Amino acid sequence: MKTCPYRIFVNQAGYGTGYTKIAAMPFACESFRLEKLDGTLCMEGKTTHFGLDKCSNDDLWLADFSAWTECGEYRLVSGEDTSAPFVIEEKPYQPLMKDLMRAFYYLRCGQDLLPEHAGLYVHKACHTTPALEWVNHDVCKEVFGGWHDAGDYGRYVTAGACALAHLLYAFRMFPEVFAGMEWNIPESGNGTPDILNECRVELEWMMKMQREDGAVYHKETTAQHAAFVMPEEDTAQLYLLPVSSMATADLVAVCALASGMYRPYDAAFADKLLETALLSYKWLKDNPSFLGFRNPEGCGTGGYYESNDYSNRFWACAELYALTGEEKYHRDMEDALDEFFPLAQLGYGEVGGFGLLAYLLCQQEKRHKLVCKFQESFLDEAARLQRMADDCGYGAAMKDTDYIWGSNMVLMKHAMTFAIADELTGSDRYLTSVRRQLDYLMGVNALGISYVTGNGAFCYNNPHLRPAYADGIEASIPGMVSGGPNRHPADADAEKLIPRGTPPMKCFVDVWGSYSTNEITIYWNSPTVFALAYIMSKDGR
Ligand code: 9MR
Ligand code: ZN
Repeated sequence: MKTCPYRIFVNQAGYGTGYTKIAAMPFACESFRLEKLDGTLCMEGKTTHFGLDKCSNDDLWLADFSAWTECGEYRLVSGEDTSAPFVIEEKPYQPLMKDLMRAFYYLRCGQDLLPEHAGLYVHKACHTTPALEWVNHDVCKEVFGGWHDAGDYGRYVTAGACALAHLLYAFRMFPEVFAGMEWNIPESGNGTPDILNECRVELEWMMKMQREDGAVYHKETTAQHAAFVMPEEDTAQLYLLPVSSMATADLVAVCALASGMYRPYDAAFADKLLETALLSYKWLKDNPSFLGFRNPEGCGTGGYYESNDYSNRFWACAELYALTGEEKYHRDMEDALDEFFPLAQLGYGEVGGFGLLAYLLCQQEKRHKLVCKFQESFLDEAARLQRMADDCGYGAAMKDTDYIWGSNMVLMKHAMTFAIADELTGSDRYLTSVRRQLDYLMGVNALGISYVTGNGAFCYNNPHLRPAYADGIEASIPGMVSGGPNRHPADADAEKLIPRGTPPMKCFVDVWGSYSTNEITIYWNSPTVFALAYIMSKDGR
């Protein structure tokens, strides 16, 4: 892997004029200069010594250049060292948002990606053959569509529901950010916001994963992961893997959420979403015990195992209550709360935070009962995360044990929690913290790397993503968030390339074979979209 040619680490996607702007340097230096790209000096400043940062083992100096608020293109300089070039603009993140959202388009399954939308990154419709039920080969269903989950071509209901929740809540909470944004996808210009156009692709597929009795298949994949070929060349038999109560509950939740949101644009689709949610909800009520998922013998694709379905069932009734206001869902939700109290968690394994959010944002009258408790859940979590961020020289709300497989999701979920805490209290208290989580993602980290393909002068370029490898194009498909550093590397490339004892924040390699540090997934892009939407909602104000 190339090492970063810059030793002064900045957000390579740039800064808004009024932002707090802090660069980090893992070497001793007293002062810094901010220059235009032609070398004109703009400002000089003194650094501060942060000291030892625990997760990177770096002795860090920080350069605060917040005082500079003029638009332009810049770099920071200290002695022989420079930063990557970066912009300061009123609204710097439109291109990044577009790339992050177009990543979902590139992951679409079951349709041709045409040059007018996909540019160089075209491929033919893939995975369009009918899928066999794993347990009963007499059942054969047409289930194409949706987004490929990740570097692999599988499609998984709980992962999809989580990504949809991030995106739909981003639109719900920050609609002004998405109004009028067009991303050159096939549906652009049809009168519906593109974020809803894109999410509909996944929703339509997910509804097909519902069995006639309302239970929902956990995933649709081939028996094993494909070789590193283009998606249309992956022609192995597709299977519908057994139903799970997590998948069923997540489908209820996400369809209920979506039903309310699509109603102003397409009432028939909204009705269909509601109908789907109600059928699966009935199955959940008739089948109250946990039906988990384990890969059956002979199947080696992703598992998305969970050890209980409390948070999923809670999320399902919370969304149905939020949508309909019907008392019975409130009662079901309270029953669910007797067994467990949802944490403000926003991931595919723990979805309770989405349920809290559904309840906190809805307008139903009876709601007041639980609001305080639910709100506290987010506020306490945000306060805890802020203490972690203060402890990190790079400003990341991450402790050493957070550097796991997909650590950039942990980071972006924490950014979401800050954003939600602010939205719930109508304050800007955590705005700088959200921006600083993005700073980390975009270059203010121990490797000085931008973890989004195609964005930043030193960004990673070799994601573990089949088409990105198989298409033979040097520049990776843009807009893909890498999983990021993993202190327990779990693939042969990372094990070989990352020396033992490497600090957690540095356990990353930009090679396509490293699925445990450098894969991409829909649910690593989606919380980034949410966090960015919050930042953008405050731009230009
Ligand atoms: O994101 C998942 C990560 O948290 C797990 O540690 C890992 C190993 O079980 O699996 C990840 O999920 C993968 C999924 O199973 C299949 N598609 C790609 C996902 C990202 O690596
Ligand atoms: Zn496909």
